[in-house]
Amino acid sequence: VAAGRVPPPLRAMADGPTETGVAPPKDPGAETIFSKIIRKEIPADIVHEDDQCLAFNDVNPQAPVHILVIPKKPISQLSLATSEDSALLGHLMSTASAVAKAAGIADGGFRVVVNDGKDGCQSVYHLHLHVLGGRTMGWPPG
Ligand code: TR5
Repeated sequence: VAAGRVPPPLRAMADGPTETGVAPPKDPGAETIFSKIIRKEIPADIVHEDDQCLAFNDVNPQAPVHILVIPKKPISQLSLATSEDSALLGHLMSTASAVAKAAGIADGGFRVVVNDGKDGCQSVYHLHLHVLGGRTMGWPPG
């Protein structure tokens, strides 16, 4: 553990439910609300789309700019991505940078966040990158 950093509590590494986040689905390929957004079955404020991914404004923004970048492939969480997904993961990062530039937040700087699993406070089990900017971020995150 780096100097000045508090190690995670042992409980965070133990099995069993915690107070944080939503338990992962039993079926890692389960449908989510984001599958419906990809298929355009429900509306979203889309800012970018290509053959591999979609980016849209978060419905509950935590910063003046809050965009989600999601793969079209239904990977439920980062920790379940495999080496076969490496190029796709790189594309998601490149797209996060591109949408930040297009939204006008790249000059000041921005943050990219992936929440994974219950202790990461993931609530939608379809991998997504949060692109946040337009204000100075705090650290450490809550
Ligand atoms: O907590 P995690 O990291 O899983 O982030 C999920 C994000 O999805 C949150 O920031 C939510 O605000 C966002 N979200 C949830 C829904 C939704 C959305 N963003 C855009 N459009 C949405 N629709 C239509 N429905 C949602 N349930």
